[in-house]
Order: sequence, then structure tokens, then C-alpha cells
Amino acid sequence: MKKAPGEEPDEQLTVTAPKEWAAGVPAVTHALEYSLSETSVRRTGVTLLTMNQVGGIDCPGCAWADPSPGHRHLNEYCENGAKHINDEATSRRVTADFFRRHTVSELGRRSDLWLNQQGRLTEPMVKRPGSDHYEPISWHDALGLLAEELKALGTPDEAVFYTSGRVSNEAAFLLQLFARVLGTNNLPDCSNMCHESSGFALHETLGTGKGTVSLEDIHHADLILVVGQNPGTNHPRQLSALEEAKKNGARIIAVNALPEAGLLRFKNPQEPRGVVGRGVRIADQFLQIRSGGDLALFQGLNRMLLEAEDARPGTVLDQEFIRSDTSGFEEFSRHARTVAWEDVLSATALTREEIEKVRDEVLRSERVIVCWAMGVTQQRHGVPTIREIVNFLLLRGNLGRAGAGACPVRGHSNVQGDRTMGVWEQMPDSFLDALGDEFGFDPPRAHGLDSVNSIRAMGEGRVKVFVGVAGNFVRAAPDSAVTEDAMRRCALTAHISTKLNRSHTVCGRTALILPTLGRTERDIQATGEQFITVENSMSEVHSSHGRLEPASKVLLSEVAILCRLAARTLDGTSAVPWAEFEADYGTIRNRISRVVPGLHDFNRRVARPGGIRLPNPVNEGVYATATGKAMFTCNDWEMLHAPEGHLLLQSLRSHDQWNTVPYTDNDRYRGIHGSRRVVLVNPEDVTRLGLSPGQSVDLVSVWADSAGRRAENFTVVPYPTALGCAAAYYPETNVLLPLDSVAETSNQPTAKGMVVRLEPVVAGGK
Ligand SMILES: Nc1nc2c(c(=O)[nH]1)N[C@H]1C(S)=C(S)[C@@H](COP(=O)(O)OP(=O)(O)OC[C@H]3O[C@@H](n4cnc5c(=O)[nH]c(N)nc54)[C@H](O)[C@@H]3O)O[C@H]1N2
Ligand SMILES: Nc1nc2c(c(=O)[nH]1)N[C@H]1C(S)=C(S)[C@@H](COP(=O)(O)OP(=O)(O)OC[C@H]3O[C@@H](n4cnc5c(=O)[nH]c(N)nc54)[C@H](O)[C@@H]3O)O[C@H]1N2
Ligand code: SF4
Ligand SMILES: [Mo]
Repeated sequence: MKKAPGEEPDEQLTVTAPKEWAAGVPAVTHALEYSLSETSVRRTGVTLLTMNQVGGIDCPGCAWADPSPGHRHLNEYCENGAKHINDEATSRRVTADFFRRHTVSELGRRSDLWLNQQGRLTEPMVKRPGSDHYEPISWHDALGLLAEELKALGTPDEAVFYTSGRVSNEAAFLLQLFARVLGTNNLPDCSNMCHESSGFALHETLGTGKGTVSLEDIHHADLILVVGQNPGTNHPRQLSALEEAKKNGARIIAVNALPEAGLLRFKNPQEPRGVVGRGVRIADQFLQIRSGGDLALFQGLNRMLLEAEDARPGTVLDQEFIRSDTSGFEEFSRHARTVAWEDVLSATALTREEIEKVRDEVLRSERVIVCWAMGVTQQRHGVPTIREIVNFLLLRGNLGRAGAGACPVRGHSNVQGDRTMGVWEQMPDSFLDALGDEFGFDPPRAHGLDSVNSIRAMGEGRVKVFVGVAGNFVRAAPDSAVTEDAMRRCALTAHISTKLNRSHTVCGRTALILPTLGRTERDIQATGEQFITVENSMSEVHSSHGRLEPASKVLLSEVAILCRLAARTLDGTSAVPWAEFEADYGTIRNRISRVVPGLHDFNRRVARPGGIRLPNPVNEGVYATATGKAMFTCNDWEMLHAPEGHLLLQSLRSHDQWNTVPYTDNDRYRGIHGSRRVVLVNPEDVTRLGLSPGQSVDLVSVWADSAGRRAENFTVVPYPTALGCAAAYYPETNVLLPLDSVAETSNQPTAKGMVVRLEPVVAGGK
């Protein structure tokens, strides 16, 4: 039985053998069990029936794409999509009475799971300076209080506006507009902690931060590499797409520190044969890589491809594509040949034969796609790793043609759209020029603060007001103790949220909870019912229509809250028609049409089934890079090293959580039940470190500042992870991740590459 100090006790931990397959009947039954315990049957049924259908609700879960309209199943959602929907559609409510019964300090001792289970937030609340209680406040007074605080700042740069990727395009566009009219680019977002490394690497080498493939491309690839990604849990319908690709003859290679369930076998719940039998084998080859070894792997692979071309000139590389579409090949080719095999093998913990097998698969394949996610981006070398993946694709011209390309698999359902709408602290001048022209103002040009730098600025008193639109910044951010201290130094923290989380309990001197409609809910404004739009990982923009009655009559939409806040703060000094925007979201989309390239005629085009696919210039052979071509790059690395007696720790998601929000204490596919305070360690490492299965340990992270960050009371679970590499859940381990431990250039926290030691907990105290 494991618990953090002050937390309510967990159930007893039980560990069973990890599953080899994902999805299938148990998955569906499990989702229904969850929904029945969380919400009324009617609310569940209404939401699920319209989920991911044309004219229905876009799943608020991950950003995986829907099949094209004629090809959707009746139940076009996965187990986890059903859980996310039901978590929002819960019939439980957090009322003013709840806050009378619980002090803020008491809520601060509750677990993430407990806070989320209390249900939907129902009315605006304020915590005043010196008080330990939230109390009700009217919308008028709440927004007035926040507006006054913003107006009183010495400079607008003393405020930050955080967003998380569940926010709609319309709300995201208004948020960045408000921040910029106010005068700041301080727009940190969850993307800073998610795919920032992808954005930086792809922008530099290809001139666009987005992936280049469509779902159709996945279906028609010959070879797909799934790198640092756990689709069975985090993008379950990606498995249906991989299954379809296999039916069409594709081969699949999984590169992961863990043998994740869905990567090995998949039982498709949509197909009769998914119900019985062993399902389809997904990965033809599984490379169990050492943490942070992916750059070395791709470099080794690229060297092998160059050498294969040397041996059989004109048969391996796409020389014509290299000549017409790329720059930097010669230098890259010289550099790649210097990579030492012993370095590659020790950094990857793979054998040369395993990498040769990948090379042979590549040589047999006309069309290759690389998919990747957090196992790659949340590493110190995340950016150069993705640059090396681009080198790999360029060598054989696997770009800009059907069935080939780069596929960074996005997390939140609209995280990509938020960026398209201008939520980024470093938007280029072309966007700022268009925004300024449209609304008649001069947007600030200096880059704003990202997530990590916002924490520094709050900690140093340079930022005084934190406004969060969705998300749970305090738990998502690294270095929990440092982040919490930074939040507490703010004069005011305000959160536009659907559900209670720790960010509401670790707050500034004044704190506001501004409860909002969820995506599942009907959104009625002065001109009638509204819909919102989102963009998935494959650049498809489509509408989402809420169907449920709102959780409370008092809730306002995100758009309404932002419009009223902006109008109050800017006091009629801006020419932006905030009231018109609130009344009719179509008027916001008209403006987006004129500011965002590719979204012209937005309202008309988004009404078509399937919506709009934003063009990717790379697929037209246009590269907005420094050389005007797709760029080969030379990438150096240093192996991620854990000193003797230490392990490399990755923090990851269980099957039963949505980011910072655990739904239960179980992780079914990994065989963990009843506790999240577990550390998965290779059995050989358990023995080597003198530990025993089931033993209680503290995780202590090692960093240059020797601050001795500690996460207490974890149970050692022997697990088939790569040797020397351990895994434990996020956000419980964020306390271990130093604020300064970030990926080169992207400044993204290295949540997959921590160095830790496991200290046995001595019975009776330390
Ligand atoms: N159910 C559910 N779905 C989700 C989310 C959720 O919390 N719950 N979150 C959403 C969000 S915001 C995101 S960003 C995505 C995240 O989707 P993922 O990136 O799949 O999420 P993680 O759980 O962080 O898993 C990362 C994977 O990388 C592997 N890995 C770790 N280190 C390395 C390494 O050095 N090299 C390689 N090759 N592999 C490594 C891990 O073993 C793990 O399988 O999921 C989205 N979907
Ligand atoms: N150690 C470690 N840290 C990580 C990661 C990791 O793998 N390891 N992953 C990182 C990644 S990839 C990400 S994306 C971030 C996630 O960071 P965030 O996006 O900030 O976190 P979430 O847990 O998704 O936020 C959940 C909260 O969002 C609010 N919410 C949900 N739906 C809505 C809505 O429709 N509207 C509004 N206004 N609010 C809503 C609810 O109040 C809920 O409590 O965490 C990052 N942090
Ligand atoms: S794969 Fe992602 S978007 Fe699709 S239903 Fe599942 S959680 Fe929702
Ligand atoms: Mo994410």
C-alpha cells in the first residue's frame, strides 16, 4: 500500500503479467464500466453515438485523425475516447457548498485522482488574499477583478496566458489576440512540453512545424516506424490505421524502451475477428532501445544507407530528389560516415544485426513513414534526433509523395490547431503582420515566455498574473516544488476550467476559478447554437457540435469568458468587436480566414463533411527554410549517461489517465493494479542494485545543482524495460525533473531522460 505523504490511501497494489495485445472486447467493456460509474447512462449514450461522426462531437482525447466520411464505423471511437468523454459528462458536481466544506490547504493535500473525481465545476469562485477558502463570486465581479489586476500591471509582460490543447480554434484565436492587443507574447502552452522539439526540428529542416502525412498515406505505406510512442494507450485508433496498412502489405517496426501492448498485438473491436482470437501482430520488428538512443540509431541507419549506396551506386539513394529538393547532402554524408559503431551500439543497446535488419526493410520499401511522440521529443537530444529522422527520410526521397513522410503524432485533440491560431510565444512576423492589419494594431514583436521561462519569471517576481485556459499547469510542468513556489508568488492566478485540479489549490494571493462548458455541451449564444472547430494531427480542420445540456446553468463558454474579459480589460480602447464575436462564432472564423493561411472561406468550407485539409507546402515541394530546400543536417550527440548505481528514468502515461488526471490507479496493459506509485525496473537491474521486487524505495534524481529532488514511497516492480532504464508515472514524478533539464534549442523539459537512484525506505522512518 503506497501513498504520498498526506494523500488518501491507495488500494492494495497487485501486479500481473503485462498484456501483449491491446483493445478488443475487454477494452470496450472496461470503458462502459467506467462510464456507468461516472455518469448517467443517457448522457453517455448521447455523447458516444455522435462521437467523431460528421456533425457530432470531436473526441476531446488525442489528435489522431478520423477516417474520411464514407469510411467511418458506427462506433468511431476507442476505449480511451469513451473514458475522456465520460469524464467530462460526469453527473457529479463541485458546488459552492463543496468549497465551504473544504479549505484550499486541505484540497492541496488531495490526490489528482480525488480532485478530478469530485465532478464538474459549476460556478465562478474566488479565493481572496489571506483566506483559505474559495467563495462564490458573480461573473461580472470575477472578470472585473481579473481585468483590474491586468490593467494595474507595470507592463503587459507581467502577465502570462497558458493554454492547453483541448481549447478550440475560436477560443485560441481570441486568447492570442487579447494577449497581443494587451501588448504581450507571453503565451506558454502545453505544446512547449509536448512536441516543441518536433516543431523546432521540422521548421529548421523542412520549413513547416507540422507532419506531412495523411491517414491515407499511413494506409498505403510499405514501412512504418513507430518511435517512442505507445499508441495502444495514447492513440488507440492509430492501431486501426496500422492494421489497415498491414492488410495492404506494410511492415511495421516499433522502437521503444518498453514492449508496449498494442505495438505487439492488436484486436480491433470494430471487426468481428477482433472479438475472438489473438488479434493481429502489429510490429514485425521490435527494437528495445536504451533511453535517449534514437539519435544514435538513426545515425547508424543513415550511415548504413550511405554505405549501401557506395556498394551499389545509383540503387539506394534517391539522387534526383537529393539534387532537386535538398541542401547540405555532401557535408551530411561526410559527417555521417564518422559515426563510430561502438558508440551507436552502446547508446542504443541494440546489436548491429538488429540495425542491419531495419536497413534491409528500408531497402525493400518504396514508401516509408516515421511516426514519433514523447519518447523522442522529451529527451535532451530531441531536436537533433528529429533532424536525423528527417535526414533518414530525405535519403530515399520519402517526402512529398503518397505513403511516405514525417508523422509527429500530436497529443491533445487541438494542440496543433492552437498553434495554427497563433498560440505561440514566437509567432513569425508574417502572422503578426496579418493579425495587426486585420485588427488595426501593432502586435508586440519581442518573443514571449514559454512554459519553462514563465516558471522562472513567476519565481523571480517578473510575472505577477497567471491566466490558464484549460490544462493543469502546476502538475504538467517540471520541478513541481519550484513550479508551486512560483505560482504562489503571483498576485493573481486564474483558471478557466471544466474540472478541479491541483492548479486551483496551489495559487496566487488571489485566485479565480472560472468554470466553463466542455466540448460535449451545447453552446447557445445570442444568435443561436454555436459550434467550434479543431485541427487534428494530420492538419484536418473540422467542426465539433456539443450535444449535452451544460453541467450548470451558470457556465459560460471559453469564447464568452475571453470576450468579456478582453472587453473589460481593454475598456473600449481596442477596435476588436468582442461582443459580436461572443454572439456569433462564425464572425471569429471570418477573421481567422483573413489572418491564417489556408483557412480562406473558413465558414463555408468547414461545413463540408470531413472539413478542410490545410495544405502542407512540403508536399508541394516548397520549403521555407534558410536554403529554400529541405535541409540535411549534421548532428552530434553525447550519450545519456547514468553513473554506477543509477538508472535512466522516463515518466509516462498509464492506460487509465488523461495527462495530469488519473481516472483510476490501474494500468491494465502493463498489469499494474491499485497503485500508481510504482517504478518499473528491469529484473537484472533489480538484482544488480541489490533491490527486491515489491520493495519500497524513494526515487532521488541527480542534477548539477545537487538539490536532491525526491519522490517518496514507490514500489519496485520488475518489468521488461531496456536495461538501465526505469519507468514511472507522470505527474507523480514531475517533482524529480529539474527546471533546467531541457531539450537543446526547444527548451522542452526532458521528461523521458532523468537520472535517478532508488533509495530503499527503511521501516520505521529514515
Ligand atoms: N489515454 C491517453 N491518451 C493520451 C494522453 C493521455 O494522457 N492518456 N495524452 C495525450 C498527449 S498530450 C500526448 S503528448 C500523447 C503522448 O503519447 P506518447 O508519446 O505515446 O506517451 P507517453 O506515455 O509519454 O509514452 C511515450 C513512449 O515512449 C517510450 N520511450 C520512452 N523513452 C524512450 C526513448 O528514449 N526512445 C524510444 N524510442 N522510446 C522511448 C515509452 O516507453 C512510451 O511507450 O498522448 C495523448 N493521448
Ligand atoms: N513528467 C512529465 N511531464 C509532462 C509530460 C510527461 O510525459 N511527463 N507530458 C507533457 C505533455 S505532452 C503535455 S501535453 C502536458 C499536459 O498538460 P495540460 O494540458 O496542462 O494538462 P491536462 O492534464 O491535459 O489538463 C487537465 C485539465 O484541463 C481542464 N480541462 C479539460 N477539458 C477542458 C475544456 O474543454 N476546457 C477547459 N477550459 N478546461 C478543460 C480540466 O480542468 C482538467 O483538470 O503535460 C506535460 N508534462
Ligand atoms: S484515438 Fe484518440 S481521438 Fe480517436 S477516439 Fe481514441 S482518444 Fe479519441
Ligand atoms: Mo502532449
